[in-house]
Amino acid sequence: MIRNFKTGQVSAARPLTRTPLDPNELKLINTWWLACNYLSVGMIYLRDNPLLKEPLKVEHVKHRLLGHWGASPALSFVWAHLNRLIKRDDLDVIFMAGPGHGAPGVLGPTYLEGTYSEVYPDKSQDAEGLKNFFKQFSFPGHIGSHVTPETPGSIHEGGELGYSLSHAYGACFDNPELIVACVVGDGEAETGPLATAWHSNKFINPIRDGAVLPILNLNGYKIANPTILARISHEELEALLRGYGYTPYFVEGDEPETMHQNMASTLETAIGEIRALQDAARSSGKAERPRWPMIVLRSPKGWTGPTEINGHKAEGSWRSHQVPFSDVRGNPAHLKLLEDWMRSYKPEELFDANGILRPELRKLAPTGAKRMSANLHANGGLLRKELKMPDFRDYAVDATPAGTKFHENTKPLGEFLRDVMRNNMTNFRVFGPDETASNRLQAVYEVSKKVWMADLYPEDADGGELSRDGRVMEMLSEHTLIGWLEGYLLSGRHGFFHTYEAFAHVIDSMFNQHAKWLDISKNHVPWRASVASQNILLSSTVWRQDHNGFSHQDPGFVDLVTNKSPSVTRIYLPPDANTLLVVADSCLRSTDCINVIVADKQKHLQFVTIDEAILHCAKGIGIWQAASNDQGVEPDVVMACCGDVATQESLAATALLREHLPDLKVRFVNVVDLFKLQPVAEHPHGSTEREFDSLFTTDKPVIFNFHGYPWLIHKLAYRFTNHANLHVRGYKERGNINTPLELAILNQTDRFTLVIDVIDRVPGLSGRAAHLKEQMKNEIIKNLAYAHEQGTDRDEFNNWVWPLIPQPKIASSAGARR
Ligand SMILES: Cc1ncc(C[n+]2csc(CCOP(=O)(O)OP(=O)(O)O)c2C)c(N)n1
Repeated sequence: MIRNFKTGQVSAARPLTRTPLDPNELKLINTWWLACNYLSVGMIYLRDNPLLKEPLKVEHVKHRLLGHWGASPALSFVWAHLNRLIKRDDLDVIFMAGPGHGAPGVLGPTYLEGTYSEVYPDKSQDAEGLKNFFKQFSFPGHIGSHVTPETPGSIHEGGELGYSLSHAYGACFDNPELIVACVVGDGEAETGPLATAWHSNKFINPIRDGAVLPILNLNGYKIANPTILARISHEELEALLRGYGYTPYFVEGDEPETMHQNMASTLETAIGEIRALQDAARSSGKAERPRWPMIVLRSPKGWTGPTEINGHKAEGSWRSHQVPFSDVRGNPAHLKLLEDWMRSYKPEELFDANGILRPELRKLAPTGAKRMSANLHANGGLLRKELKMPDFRDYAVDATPAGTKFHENTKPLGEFLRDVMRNNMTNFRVFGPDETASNRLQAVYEVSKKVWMADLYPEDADGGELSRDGRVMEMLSEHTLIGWLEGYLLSGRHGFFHTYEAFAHVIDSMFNQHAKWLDISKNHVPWRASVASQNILLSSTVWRQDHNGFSHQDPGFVDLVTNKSPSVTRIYLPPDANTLLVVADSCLRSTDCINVIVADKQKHLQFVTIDEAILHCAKGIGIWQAASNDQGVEPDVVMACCGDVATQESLAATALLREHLPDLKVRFVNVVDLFKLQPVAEHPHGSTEREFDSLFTTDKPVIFNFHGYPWLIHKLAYRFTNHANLHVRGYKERGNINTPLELAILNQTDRFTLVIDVIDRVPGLSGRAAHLKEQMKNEIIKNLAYAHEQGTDRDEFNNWVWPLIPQPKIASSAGARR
């Protein structure tokens, strides 16, 4: 039946034009689906008596009833029909459950296919295994109620809604034979990330990429509301989806027989079209953007569940979203209702007396790795090949004498990435929202352009860098890009994402979800193979937003990163081009982490040679001897810094101190690996107490100049002995259209303020160095006035280099020197 939402009238489903299922096949596929639905209900409600061999009693029912029934039947319905075509046409398909809260609808098929029992032998294919399988669902100490990493065949949890389609497209890039069947929830489709992801079809090259088959499940409701797409007219919906570039095929109704025939025939059409489009492109060698098919499955929410509960409509209503009725243990009528509901699936016809799925049903699923639950692409680490890496040392910049040369820090990285791309033309891509050139990574275009399957204009040939077979992914949707990258990584490939630092917050939540996925996969799911790390470069950073101003100043993404599992999070702030190369090389080689690298794109001072950079990055934190004069004695003050601009200002402050207060013993410490500031008990990259104390002392003032928000350093380092003497400067939301020095002064991260900090904090200096303090205050006033009058900083600042300072007595192996 189809309800016309405008008139409220109910009409019969569209007449069938084709009935590809013969009566026996129809009966079998329906029974397999009913078995899935039986398992879904069992998972939500039962802890015992899984085959209903005895009358249902209260003690068979879980104490806490958790899970989502509403989405589940449609997910299994789609799964059952995909299986038919995988077997018939020997297809390679993975399944993406957008409404992943409908995990019962996915877990059921993975159990029936046998995969679940293979990876979790105690969930065996018998009554005991079934009991365990039911009991563990959404049960303390066991699996969650979404399509979590513990679910074989899944690379998409669907807990936080909105990412299924971008994940699906990411998985199909460079996988020409793969079809990703992606069920999109109609509620999920209201989210921003999902809405923009429809455009991914403009980035699929039918010759070298696989295909995504979106299946929009219009079950009409979310948790407590109707969905928008289910309450607009058929014409409007069709026009919308056509407008996104798809050919939508509609499967609508609730009568199982008709729906099975419709789905079977529609799926045949859609898959046939995908194959025909791919064949045409591959045989002609001409890659154009086709109009890809998709399916709209309008089916009742909670399909096959109780039609009415306590006088309220249940099937086909938001009331069936989660647990349709829950007071089963205390209400005999509901216990009876549950038993009747479960018996309506006729478990005795699904499983034999031992709880084994009947052989004629077992045969419906594909076998081995053809099962969607066992498809290797959904355990991508098994397919991952190491990147063929160029030698990062070949891209080093000349950094001698230290602190005297200027380079755009990200430019050599772009050249390095170009050659990583050149060496790995089928399993590496670069992702960025329209900013590859802006972030100075444009060298990658020498090897591969931006993929663009939408219209091309003649003028694009003039510097547009677009091509049908490009491997640089650019779209102004950070959501879609990071979703693509996640799909690409989880299916076994490698990638590099870069974005403006301030706008990384657009993907805060996606970062969170991916970190959670990696953490569980790495630490709790032994059968999942390691995947390549997600590498995120934050460039166009807070300190150089001369023309963009306040809106572009936000270094807070790294704060978020420190909230997530230490097992999978890494943060690096390389101070110059050579340290950035070393960091990028190690990130690209790493697995199972999210590596966040903060490095600005503008011209900055270079501090270390590539060999020094290797040493410095290996330690992650270290004393720069040439900038220090505390050799052999306790320092009076530790000048610490983290970040490119912060390092420059700290170094400049140190130079002023050494010029004006030559007796002051200054130690200069630079941090590349931010987690070095945490105790090792908290983070695997952390420092021991001894390491930290020996660098920062246990009682001397530490003036720490940080790239980001200052309180983050306190959060990381508060357990260490000298924390009380740690005085941190960083960005504190003072900004507008500023010159670089003016911005630093406003936030008190400039050299002059740092000198004042030292005078204020080192015992005995405030009286002795009062004149120097006065001079620093004057400098602040003069520089601010100059910036406001001239619109730029003084040459002394713009061209400042590390001045010649006599070498310390102990030879330097790394760090600034001249
Ligand atoms: C981003 C996000 N916002 C809110 C939720 C809470 N939530 C869970 S399920 C749901 C309704 C989902 O509706 P739909 O996608 O249509 O799934 P289905 O109806 O198939 O359950 C909501 C709002 C969520 N999981 N993710």
